[in-house]
Amino acid sequence: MTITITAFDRSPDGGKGLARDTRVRWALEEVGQPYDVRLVSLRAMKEPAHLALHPFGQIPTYEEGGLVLFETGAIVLHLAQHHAGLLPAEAGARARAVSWMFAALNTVEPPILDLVTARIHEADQPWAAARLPLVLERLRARLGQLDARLGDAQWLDGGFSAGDLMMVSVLLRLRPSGVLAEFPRLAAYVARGEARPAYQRAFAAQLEVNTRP
Ligand SMILES: N[C@@H](CCC(=O)N[C@@H](CS)C(=O)NCC(=O)O)C(=O)O
Repeated sequence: MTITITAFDRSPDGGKGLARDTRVRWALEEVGQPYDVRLVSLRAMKEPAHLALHPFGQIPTYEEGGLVLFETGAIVLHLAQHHAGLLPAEAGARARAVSWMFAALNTVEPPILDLVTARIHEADQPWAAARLPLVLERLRARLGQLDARLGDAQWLDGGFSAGDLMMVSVLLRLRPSGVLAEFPRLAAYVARGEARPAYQRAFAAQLEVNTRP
């Protein structure tokens, strides 16, 4: 069955791989599923045709036959459940890998997005300078916890899983801020994720779209 995802026709990051279609492309590459991409503009994302696929007018979406999914967590979990390569076979290990997916999206991504909001979207507010240290403090505390759990392991729980795919994807957003470099073990973990051939293919595919003349 043909799989079609949506992505920005021009990502605001210019192809750094930070738009969330990259994590879905990465999962598709890890499980060896070919896919088509439909590019959408920021305007088209808010129009009825796209809103029928995604209630919040965002990318990415995922279509497979009659199935339409939104939210990268749901999309990656769907792929991991239906194809080998992203979840361990043993039930307990599988459940733990899913915990890490939720942890990435629910516990680690929010303070990272808070930093992006504070540094970029709220930068011109009169209270921005006073708020930033609080945002950074909360983020560093959360990263410190993650760093302590990962320790010197390669991946979060045994072999590479969808939990790592999501955690690396989320942490990548930190790199422009310089905060990731404060945690060398997390930075090395992210680099291990980026070195995977499936990630490289996903990154190259989104870069090609975003560097078209
Ligand atoms: N929680 C959603 C977030 C989706 C999201 O924020 N997508 C961004 C691109 S990375 C977007 O479409 N932004 C444009 C907008 O919200 O108008 C997911 O993981 O799929």
